[in-house]
Amino acid sequence: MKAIITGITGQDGSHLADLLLEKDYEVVGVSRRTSTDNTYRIKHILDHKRFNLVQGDITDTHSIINILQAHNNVNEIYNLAAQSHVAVSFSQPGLTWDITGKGCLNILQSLIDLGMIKTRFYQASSSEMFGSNYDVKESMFSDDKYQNENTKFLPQSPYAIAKCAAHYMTRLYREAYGLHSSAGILFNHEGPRRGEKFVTRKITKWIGDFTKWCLTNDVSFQDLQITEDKIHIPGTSQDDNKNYFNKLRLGNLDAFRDWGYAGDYCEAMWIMLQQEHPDDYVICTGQTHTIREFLNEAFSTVGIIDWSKYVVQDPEFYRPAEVDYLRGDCSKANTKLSWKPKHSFKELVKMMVLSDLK
Ligand code: NDP
Ligand code: GDR
Repeated sequence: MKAIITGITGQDGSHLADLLLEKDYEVVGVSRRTSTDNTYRIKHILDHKRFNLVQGDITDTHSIINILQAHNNVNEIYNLAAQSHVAVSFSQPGLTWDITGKGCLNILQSLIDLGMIKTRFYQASSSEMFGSNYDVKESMFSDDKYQNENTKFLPQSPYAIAKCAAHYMTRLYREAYGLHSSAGILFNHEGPRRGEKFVTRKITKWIGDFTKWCLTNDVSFQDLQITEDKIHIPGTSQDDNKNYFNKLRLGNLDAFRDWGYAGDYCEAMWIMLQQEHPDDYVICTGQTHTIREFLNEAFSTVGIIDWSKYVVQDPEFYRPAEVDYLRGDCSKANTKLSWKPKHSFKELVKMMVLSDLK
């Protein structure tokens, strides 16, 4: 079997490549040209004999066609490439549209133009598409509010709107051209490979760096002197940057997210493409937690109970529009794909903190 993965340098691209190589696939990873090396997540597979890294940009149809022509025996394509940061999509909406929305169309139409109708296609759809919508019915997890495949989309960001467009394109090409195109509506999924600008990794990376700074300076958390923005070593010059550590600056701490482990979710992507018929599936844990709860869990891993003195709420990290509540119901994936998450929230947070402590 042979697969193309766009977004290979990202969190999910790297996990999916690991999984497919384990399953004896030949994997073609598509990465756009950058002036600095961004292959740190896939370093361990760059020399693998069944892995091939090629250059391409999904906003450039010519480059997609070149790749597809060079690999026209490919069985599966996973489109994981995106401008995936929701906050960034407010400041760069046009770029987000071109990559996250139209990029998907470019691949789908190239498959049709090249007559590659037998190639199976996966689109990385997102729970952000639900935006501010949820249902209040009995789900398989509880009688609380949740989102599933029947919940209407009410997107709240340029990112989510671009993802909706790509999602509907994926469905249209399935219905109009008979393409085996499936979309996984994945809720937030994290892990040690998560980008450092997403809230979970931003928190665990800060805890790792802060703990190392304390160890290097031979000070314990209790001894530190706290001011408005900084954490100081007592009895040292407050202006010398070796003697202080900047507090963790975050935005809205009250949003709820359904966080799972990225490795589990990439397995669901593969299972979707092994089905006889293409379809759309929600992938989630069914549990939801606020950022505050994530902070409680993460800081308690290093023995800090009152994290509030280390955290500043900064308007810079608030968004023009927020998605307040995400909690999925993946009964369909559970029943039809026999998929369920293998890692709990507590295990996920601990895994991330311990990885950043290393
Ligand atoms: P990342 O941001 O870690 O990775 C995105 C990838 O897309 C990177 O490899 C990036 O390359 C690549 N990319 C960006 N623009 C282009 C372009 N124009 N052409 C080719 N490649 C490009 O995202 P994740 O791995 O976390 O997510 C994977 C996909 O799943 C994304 O589409 C995301 O929107 C979606 N998703 C993610 C969820 C999550 O919780 N992680 C949940 C739901 C959906 P570069 O390294 O050059 O920037
Ligand atoms: P999200 O993830 O927007 O859900 O999109 P992110 O981690 O960026 O935000 C989650 C929540 O945390 C709040 N928040 C902060 N977020 C960031 N990034 N930085 C902060 O400092 C901060 N402080 C508070 C946010 O406001 C938000 O409520 C992720 C991405 O992976 C998308 O690509 C994917 O589609 C969705 O998950 C499902």
